[in-house]
Amino acid sequence: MDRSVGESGSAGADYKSCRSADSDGGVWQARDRALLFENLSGFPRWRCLGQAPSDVSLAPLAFECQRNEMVPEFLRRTERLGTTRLVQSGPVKEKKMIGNEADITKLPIHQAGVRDGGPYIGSGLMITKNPETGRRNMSFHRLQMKGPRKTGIFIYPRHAWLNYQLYEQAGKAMPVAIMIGHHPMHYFAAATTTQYGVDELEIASALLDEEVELVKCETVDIEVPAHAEIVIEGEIPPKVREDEGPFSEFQDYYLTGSGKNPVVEIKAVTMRHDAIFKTVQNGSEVEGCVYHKVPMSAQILRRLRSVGGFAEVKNVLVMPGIFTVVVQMNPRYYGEAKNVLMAVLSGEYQHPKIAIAVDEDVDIFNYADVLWAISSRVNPQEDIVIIPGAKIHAMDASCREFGSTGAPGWHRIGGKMIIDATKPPECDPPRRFEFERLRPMGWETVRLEDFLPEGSPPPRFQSLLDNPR
Ligand SMILES: Cc1cc2nc3c(=O)[nH]c(=O)nc-3n(C[C@H](O)[C@H](O)[C@H](O)COP(=O)(O)O)c2cc1C
Ligand SMILES: [Mn+2]
Repeated sequence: MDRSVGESGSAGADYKSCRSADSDGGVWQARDRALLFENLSGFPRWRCLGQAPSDVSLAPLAFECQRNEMVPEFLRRTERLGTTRLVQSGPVKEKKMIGNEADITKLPIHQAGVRDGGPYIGSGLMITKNPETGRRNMSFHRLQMKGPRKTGIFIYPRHAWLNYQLYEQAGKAMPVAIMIGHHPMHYFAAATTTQYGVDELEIASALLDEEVELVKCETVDIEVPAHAEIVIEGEIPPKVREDEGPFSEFQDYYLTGSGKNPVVEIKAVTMRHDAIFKTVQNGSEVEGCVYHKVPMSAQILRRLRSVGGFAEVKNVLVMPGIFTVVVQMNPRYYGEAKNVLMAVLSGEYQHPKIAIAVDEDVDIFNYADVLWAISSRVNPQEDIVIIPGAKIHAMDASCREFGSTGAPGWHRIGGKMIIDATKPPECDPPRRFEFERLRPMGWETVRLEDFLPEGSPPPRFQSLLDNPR
């Protein structure tokens, strides 16, 4: 794969050069464009790329579609898995530092959040294997720098944790390869949770619509993308836990996940001779959440379309904070939206806690519009249901915690909620008609631009035509 695709903005954002990267505050402020830092203090010749993409509304450019089509397009591209191919070498092998030569303190790893426990790699995609089947898994994991050849790692109980448990029970270290920096589609793929056993590199290939070339690691039996910027090789020893955290997390808090977590012992670093260090700012409504929102929305959409035989589910969007999901649908019967919302709350992903259904005339990318639907279409005593005592995402600080991070059995218990903010269904036309949304006269034909003097700034408000209701 040609690296210039990733570099020049397949993510769609405008790249801007900056002179200094002393603080991550600048990255945080870039909500409308990616930032390429060129002159990193203390790290001569390094470049660092952040916020690419910086906002979920920019991600559609990577999928070459309008924002309303992005999640369905993700789903379409991943209906079939792609392919990988082993090649002899690639740019990620241009420099090899093996054993004592490997030193991650030479990489521009930095502290992102005010209360983070020190410098972290927030952009590492870890590839592991099931020791019995050899099937690969790729997932995001925060890595706390602990020395030249050591990091702490947080592994939430999911596929990589399952693999680690298999090695740990056998008293063996788990070999790992951590990729830092590649096309954003690899990041979307790594944040996709699907069935255990599916290789996320094949999802990356499907999203890219091209074969992903892999090369063998130098010190572990794992294959990594040949065109990555940087790869860290190592292993996670069994039965070792050390303090790890805090870290700026996706819900915009620091503490969840902190505690006794495993460590990575580094055996090698390979990279391009002019590698760009990819940083991922984590938190709500920054780059990290974009990688959460798009694949999670797509996986949920896949599931919902088959509820009750088939449901007319048009779109799904994960809301800020990640624990709330909005479903855009066209209910045909009373109760159908509730059935769909129940399915949102128990899927592959553990995050969904609050599920909201709205109609097609609500713009789910406009949070004010979603609140409007809740205000004007919800009768709380009929349309809101709370399911008590459900298993909640263990990173959701609002619910009661059992056990602790890094140990089997860690989880949380709490309520889940569905909010049916749809209007009466198709089968009841008179009631439905009461909820026909008002439109201004001429809304389909009049364009404000045609009435403004030439050269005047474009109108600030989006045309209704951009979002047909
Ligand atoms: C920006 C970002 C950071 C993440 N950090 C972590 C992490 O530190 N530890 C972790 O276990 N999962 C983390 N995740 C979540 C996993 O990557 C994601 O849920 C993935 O689907 C897990 O893969 P799996 O289903 O193969 O286990 C992160 C996700 C994103 C988008
Ligand atoms: Mn997986």
